Amino acid sequence: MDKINGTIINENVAFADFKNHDGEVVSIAGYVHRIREMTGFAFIIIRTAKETIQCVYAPEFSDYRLDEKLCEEACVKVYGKVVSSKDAKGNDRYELQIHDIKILSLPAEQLPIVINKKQLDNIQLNTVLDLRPVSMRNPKERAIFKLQEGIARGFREFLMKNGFTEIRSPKINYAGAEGGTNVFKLDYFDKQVYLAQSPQLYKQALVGVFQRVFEIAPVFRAEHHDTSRHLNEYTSMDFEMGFINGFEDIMNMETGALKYIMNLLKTEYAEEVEILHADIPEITEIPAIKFMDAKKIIMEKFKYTPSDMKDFDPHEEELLGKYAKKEFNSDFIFITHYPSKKRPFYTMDDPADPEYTLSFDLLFRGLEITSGGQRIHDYHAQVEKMKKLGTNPEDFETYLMLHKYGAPPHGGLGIGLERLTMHLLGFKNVREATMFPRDINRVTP
Ligand code: AMO
Repeated sequence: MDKINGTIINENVAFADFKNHDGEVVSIAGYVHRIREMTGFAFIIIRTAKETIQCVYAPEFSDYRLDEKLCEEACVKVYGKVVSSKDAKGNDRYELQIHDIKILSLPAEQLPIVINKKQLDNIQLNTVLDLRPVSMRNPKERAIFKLQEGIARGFREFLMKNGFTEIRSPKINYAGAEGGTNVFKLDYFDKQVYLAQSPQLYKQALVGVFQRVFEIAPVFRAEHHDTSRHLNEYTSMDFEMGFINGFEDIMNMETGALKYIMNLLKTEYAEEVEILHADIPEITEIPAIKFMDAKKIIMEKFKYTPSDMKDFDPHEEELLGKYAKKEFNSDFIFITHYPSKKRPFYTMDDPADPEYTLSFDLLFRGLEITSGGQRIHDYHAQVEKMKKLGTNPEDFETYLMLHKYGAPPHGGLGIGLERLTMHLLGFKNVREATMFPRDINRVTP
């Protein structure tokens, strides 16, 4: 038997590398994106993993004979000579003069939608989502999720540079972490368990081990309503850090992470930013205002009467987004000191006024993208708060091991990846920024 030694042969050349192969014969692999037949020649556009490449077919240069067999979405390997020229602005342009085409596979059927335009034209979101495996082949749709990769990558890179350890918490849990009714119950042999609403209880436990931890993973919320900002499964970018001086440390870490992410998008995801016309925010500093001051602004400046003085409705978040832009020229605003009644049991109350908490939300262009704050680290204080909220501490025995056996002052946050992507790209619906959304009506594809 042959032995496998891990040799990786990159036999195909990436378009970005064409400049180093000018005049040479190279190969590329991908899908036939479009065929444009002209008199005596044809343009065959090949869609590779990253871009579309113009290839020129002329019978005099090619061993391959173009016929009706070659169609859009055929998988091919194309061999040809890299040819350079200048575009109207004098920039170098590269294309491939086809010498041969090897057909690797042909589609069984024609695509149900046209994907080879710059963007999907006039196709309803539901159809786009129904056909996700193929609608994502469209360059603009693909770019959304490449850019989303950049966000998660930036989050990971920044935190690793700052001494955080990546963790993997279980998604089958013995208790819901966030309270409320939006928890999925799971039939787990003879036991009642729940799908993780967040990695909250575990990331706190792991502060006791690694001091600074983060996780990027799916979480589950049994949202019973169909809104443009809620999913039943979303990707939560969480971190938790110990030995903090206050919850401002968490907000500073998040601000640093966001700056890093935006810079990464501008530099390494410039093509996607351009395709998507993404409006990447400039972040220097982010204003922070207290919850009750935010309520005052909503009532006095915007003359809007809130229906709930313990939380914000979506319209109030929008108004605060407008306020941040106008007063501070900022796309972001931290709202701090949320009322204790509306925050989960692990949240630390403000010693100066226990009606409020040492917690915050971050709004981005008028949408909540983050919740975070300082946690209770004293065992007795945590048990007492649980009892006050009607939560049985015995149900959280493993969680309370952190507190019982010593916990540093700590805190953290969770960012909704899809929500951040949604507002970065100016989408109206979070599903547009979700590869395979799960909502009350959708579990496929
Ligand atoms: P929270 O429940 O506020 O906090 O969630 C944190 C962030 O997750 C996003 N989010 C959602 N995104 C899409 N669909 C949903 N149904 C949904 N629900 C929430 C939002 C929100 O700001 N454990 C805490 C975080 C922490 O304190 O560390 C938590 O999960 O962007």
